[in-house]
Formats: sequence, C-alpha cells, structure tokens
Amino acid sequence: MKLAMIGFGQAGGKIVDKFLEYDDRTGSGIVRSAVAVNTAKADLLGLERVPEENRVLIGQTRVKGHGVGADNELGAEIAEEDIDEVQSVIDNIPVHEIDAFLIIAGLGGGTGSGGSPVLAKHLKRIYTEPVYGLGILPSSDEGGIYTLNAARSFQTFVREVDNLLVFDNDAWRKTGESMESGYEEINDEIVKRFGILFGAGEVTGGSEVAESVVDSSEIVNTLASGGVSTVGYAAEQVTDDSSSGLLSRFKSDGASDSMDAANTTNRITSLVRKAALGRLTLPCEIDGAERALLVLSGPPTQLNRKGIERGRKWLEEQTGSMEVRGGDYPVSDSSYVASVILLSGVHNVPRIKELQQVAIEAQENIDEIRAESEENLEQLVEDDEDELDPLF
Ligand SMILES: Nc1nc2c(ncn2[C@@H]2O[C@H](COP(=O)(O)OP(=O)(O)OP(=O)(O)O)[C@@H](O)[C@H]2O)c(=O)[nH]1
Ligand SMILES: [Mg+2]
Repeated sequence: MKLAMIGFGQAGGKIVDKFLEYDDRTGSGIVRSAVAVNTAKADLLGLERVPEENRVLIGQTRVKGHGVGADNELGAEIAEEDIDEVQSVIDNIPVHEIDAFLIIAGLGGGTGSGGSPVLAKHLKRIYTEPVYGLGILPSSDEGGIYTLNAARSFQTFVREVDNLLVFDNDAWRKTGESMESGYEEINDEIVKRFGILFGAGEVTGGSEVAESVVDSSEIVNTLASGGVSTVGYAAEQVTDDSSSGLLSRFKSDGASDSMDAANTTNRITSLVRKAALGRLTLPCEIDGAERALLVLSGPPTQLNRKGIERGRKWLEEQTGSMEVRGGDYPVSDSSYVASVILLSGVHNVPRIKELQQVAIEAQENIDEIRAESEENLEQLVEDDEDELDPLF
C-alpha cells in the first residue's frame, strides 16, 4: 500500500529515512511521500533521504532549533502552534494517491511524543484517509522522564489514530552496544517487518499466484479494528532450483513434485508459528487479538495456497479471532521465504499495563520529573551555542 510517512522528532525522521532507503533497495514503492517534522535543526540536517523541502522545523521562536529536551508538553504546545507550517508541506502530498498516513515517532522524547497525537488529530479532521501511528517505546533504562512521556503519549496517540502500531525498544535492546549502532540495527528490524507488511499490498498483476496476493484493502481492514497492533516475523533462506535445468530433469516425476509441495507447505506453516510465537515488535499474548493478517513473501515457486491456508487456520485457533486474513507477496528475485503477521487490536500487553501504572504513579512526583526535563533543556541550549546554521 502507498503511504504518506511523517517522521516526528529524531527517531521518527531517522526511521522514515530508512524506509526510503528500503524502497530504493527493494523497489517496493510504499513511501509515496516522506515528511520530517522536528524542533531540532541538527536532527533535520542529519537526514539523508527525506527531501529538503519536506523537512519542517517547528517551534523556532520557542526553542530556537534546539529541540524540546524531552519536555513533551512543550512538544505538544509547539505542534499546536505551528500546525499550519506542517500542513503547508502536507499540502504538497498527492493525497488521492495514498492509502493512508503513517506518523512515526519515538514516544519517550519530547517532540515526537508530544507532537504526534496533535498531528494525528489534525489529519483526521481534514482527510478521510486512515491515519496510523508507528510508536516506538523507550527502553526501560532510559530513565523516568522517558517512561512517563511514553506513558502519556501512548494514551493520547492511540486515541487519535485509527490504529497504533507499536515497536518496543525495550524488547529489542542488546547490552554492550553503543546507542547509535544499536539503533541502526533496531531500525533495520523495524523497516524489514513493516516494509514487508505494507509492501504486500503493492504487488501489481502478472503473477501466477495473483489471486491470492494480499491487497491494500486487506491491510486497511485488518487495521480497522483500531487499538494497538504488533507484528511478528520469521524467515528462512531457500534455494530456488525451479529454473535449474539439471535439477528439474531429475525432479520431473510426480512423486518428487508432491514432495516439494509438501516441503513448501511445511516450511510455510512452521514460519507462521515462528513469527507468531517469536519476538513481536510489541511482545504480548496473541490470544485475544481482534484481527490478524498473514503475509508470506518470497519467490512464487516457494509459496503455496495450502501452506498459507493452514497457517491462517492455525492463527485463528491461537488468536480466537474470526477475522484472520492471509495471502502472498511474491518477490521473484528473493532467496528468502518470510512470514509477517500483523496482530491488530491486541489486549493482553504487559508493557502497556506497566506504562499505565507509571502514568498513575507519576502524578505523585510530578515536580521532580519537571526538574529533570528543565535540566535537559538547559543542557541542550548550552551544547548548541557554537553551532553553525548551514540550512535554515
Ligand atoms: N528505534 C529507535 N528508537 C529511537 C531512535 N532514536 C531515539 N529513539 C527512541 O525514541 C525516543 C525519543 O527520542 P527522540 O526521537 O530523539 O526524541 P524527539 O522526538 O526528537 O524529542 P526531543 O529530542 O526531546 O526534542 C528515545 O527515548 C528512544 O527510546 C532510533 O533511531 N531508533
Ligand atoms: Mg531529539
């Protein structure tokens, strides 16, 4: 499906940049338009692929391009004050060509955390296209203010969007790695999963398995449950020998053909289980998910309807949902078969219960938290005093 992606804050901008790179590399064509919004000038300058005219610096009179230092109330205020500047860039998006908006942000900081829900609400008022969020939860070692920001932002963001897709840094962080290289890897994992999911709706005709290809409307219908979504992924390398003359001569008898088909089916069903039971972007109980979508990507010869149908049935049993969709995403030149599962409207999520608890407790020591955030802001202004202004 075609998306207008809006990265809000530093993490959001970097991930949109990564999606653009993914599009270039795979030709999947999911990013119809890419926009980055930030209060920090340096973050916008650091982007590589988002077009310069689509980078919006907001809050210049309030924070002078320094960012909001994890003050998400300030982030929300600035987004409200400067929403027209954001809209003037969104005005250039050919909205009739997109299937949905996707607002991407780290929910632990100030700019994206405070601004994303404001932008979601604004877009919902103006457009009829669905507005989805991709919210990144901070890892638990980032500190109190990040957790509190995430707790608050999450509550508002999930209310304003049509569906909030979530990725939890805490479930993905590795110890003994620098933050930056850690984020590089994590961002690759994010883009791989959501790239296959959204790319699935972009396959155009001519394929031998075309009738079981996932369509954009199936993604939209799955997300129409609302609430919170998580994504699972599993992949296996395959050798596509169907074009090899020598091998196919040996395998031309019916017995080995049906062996191949059985292997293909078995591979698919085990990939579906691995994806659903392995590490999800937001770890949770899959039982109770309202809707699900299963996408099998890979060379067409390695995909079959029987495997997908079995995987779909299994997911129905595991989730208890009556709305489990499934289909192919044929990628001829791929050497992997990958299974991506979107679980939409999940309810039993320990991390979210934890965040809700944090939000309640935070009301009690709000002064301390404000002081931490003010210190952050002062530090930023000091650090930034000798910097040059090459773009703005
Ligand atoms: N997955 C991922 N998470 C990131 C990345 N950068 C930051 N984060 C997370 O996102 C949260 C918010 O950080 P930023 O995006 O830098 O915050 P911001 O929206 O720019 O807000 P301010 O810096 O406070 O103005 C952090 O607490 C991290 O958890 C990234 O590259 N990848
Ligand atoms: Mg920042």
